[in-house]
Amino acid sequence: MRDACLIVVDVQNDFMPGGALAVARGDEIVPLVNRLGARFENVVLTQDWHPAGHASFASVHPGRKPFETATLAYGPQVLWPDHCVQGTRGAALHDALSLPHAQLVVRKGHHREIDSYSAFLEADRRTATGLGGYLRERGLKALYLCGLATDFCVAWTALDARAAGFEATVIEDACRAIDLEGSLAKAWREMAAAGVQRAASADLPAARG
Ligand code: VGL
Ligand code: ZN
Repeated sequence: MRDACLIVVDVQNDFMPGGALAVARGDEIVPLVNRLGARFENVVLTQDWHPAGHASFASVHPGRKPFETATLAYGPQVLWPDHCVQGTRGAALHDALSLPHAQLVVRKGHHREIDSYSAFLEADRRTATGLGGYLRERGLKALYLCGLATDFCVAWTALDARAAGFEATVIEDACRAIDLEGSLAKAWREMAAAGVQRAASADLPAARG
């Protein structure tokens, strides 16, 4: 498992119950993610990291409300409540997340006009975050994904991992979903079709000693 890497997606305060874009029971995964992380030599974290006034925020589109879909320059975009604004408490990782050996934090969604659910490729489907190059240079090939939200940032990251030639396994019990109009079932269908493996944390092989 030397070529394995755990990717911990967006375990941030704004995605927790009480947060600006709360994912139901998002806080429940934190102890499990900590235990999982301890089994991996290689760990990468991601943070959703938007400037104020980001194009994905409903508040910047007059007359539009959160969870509606708008058309932006690159195509359809779900509009969200303001969330994960750079440097705010809401954008910080959950206080109880304990992965001191994590080697990289990828911040995504930092271009004001482009969202990025994926930790690899932004929503214009052109702008790279650099994560693919990092993983390739380090020889990491088997990616295990957990975090928030299953049907948005975890799914898009897993799909792009496959498109970039990595193995990808989503650890289902270490994720929680937003589930907007069937988005969770759709995400699992798309992931299955793309060869993303779906696993339970209990089924994973011991990754390190
Ligand atoms: C996410 C919606 C907007 C996520 C991020 O982390 O899944 N979802 N920004
Ligand atoms: Zn976001």
